[in-house]
Amino acid sequence: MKRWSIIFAVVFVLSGVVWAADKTFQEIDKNKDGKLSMEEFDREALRVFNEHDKNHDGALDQSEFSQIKGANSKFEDLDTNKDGKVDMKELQDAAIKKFNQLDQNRNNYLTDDDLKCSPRYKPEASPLYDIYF
Ligand SMILES: [Ca+2]
Ligand SMILES: [Ca+2]
Ligand SMILES: [Ca+2]
Repeated sequence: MKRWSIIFAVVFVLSGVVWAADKTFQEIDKNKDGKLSMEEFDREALRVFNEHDKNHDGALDQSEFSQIKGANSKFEDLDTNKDGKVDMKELQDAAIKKFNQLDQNRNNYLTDDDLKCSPRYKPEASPLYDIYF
């Protein structure tokens, strides 16, 4: 009885990990063509941005930014005009640079293989954080 519940728990955890990674790619890939466009990243980024902009001032301050789980970037690096906040424009400028670096064949899409070339790539994390945040 006990052994079965351990096996069940292990299978459950493993399938959860695989499922979570798949889900994040597919969540961003709204048109389900297996490739991520900058527009798809923008849309997902805006959703995360609005969710964390608790005081609705159109920017993330340091404490709001620190609540983004999985964020890869330093707040100071994203805040290019040094006003103590990161707005969508600053995020987008940085994101476009990272997107273009990873888009090796310049077709304006990122595939799973492109993303794996990112120095920021983490298999368990959403591809959103390879580009944004
Ligand atoms: Ca797509
Ligand atoms: Ca805010
Ligand atoms: Ca700023």
